Amino acid sequence: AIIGRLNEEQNLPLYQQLQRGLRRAIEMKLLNPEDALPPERDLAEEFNVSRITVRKALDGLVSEGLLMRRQGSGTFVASRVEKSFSKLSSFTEDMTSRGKTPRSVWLRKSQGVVSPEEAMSTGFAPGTPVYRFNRLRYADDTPMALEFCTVPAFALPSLEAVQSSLYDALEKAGNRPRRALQRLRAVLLTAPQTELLHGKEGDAGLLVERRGFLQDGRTVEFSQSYYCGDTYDFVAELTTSE
Ligand code: 16G
Repeated sequence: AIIGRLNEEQNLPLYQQLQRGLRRAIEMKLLNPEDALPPERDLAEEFNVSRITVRKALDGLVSEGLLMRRQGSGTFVASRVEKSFSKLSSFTEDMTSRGKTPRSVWLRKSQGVVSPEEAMSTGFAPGTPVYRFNRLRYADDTPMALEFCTVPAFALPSLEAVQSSLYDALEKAGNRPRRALQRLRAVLLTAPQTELLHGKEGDAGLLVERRGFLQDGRTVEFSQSYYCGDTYDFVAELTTSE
């Protein structure tokens, strides 16, 4: 009931549809940390799929750390989901959750192939067809970030698929990143960048680069976000590993 029907017609394989449903159920707290999942054979029956499909779906979520298996007693929702979800959010989601209205001014939207120099930093192979999105991103009326995103063409049906949120468009195509690496660096903003971000000469700049990956490890996004002055706080929770 939580997940709804799996559908052969969708272009997403059944096991991925099941994974998506389980992820949503966990996100929406319909399933909570430490909850036991029904036995695999019950899930297979409920969704009218093979046990192999169910097994494949659960294996993926176990390796992502969303579910855990306990010898002899089944599969459970892992108790660390909140942190892993809180990390990989989009600008639209970040601003909405702060009660602000996200808005973008498009500076450039284009199609091309990865150059050898770009390949070094993005991780895309040289010659890969890509879409490029360059936006100035606002929260209400305040410019927050100048953003350059590069996405491999396989991940989206077209350049026009991205109207407001990139992550929404990727999600619709079944290609939203599931994990990411992020690098933060202090930078000097150029005069045009400072102007776009409504900063003052000499303001500090922050560059955040993100490389997003699909579950199977393919890179699905490389983005560079420039922030000016103290408009943005990055907060991370740190824990010791046990
Ligand atoms: C955030 C991400 C960026 C992503 C964008 C998608 C950081 C540092 N970067 O800006 O990687 O492409 O969100 O936002 O958080 P959208 O779905 O609103 O277009």
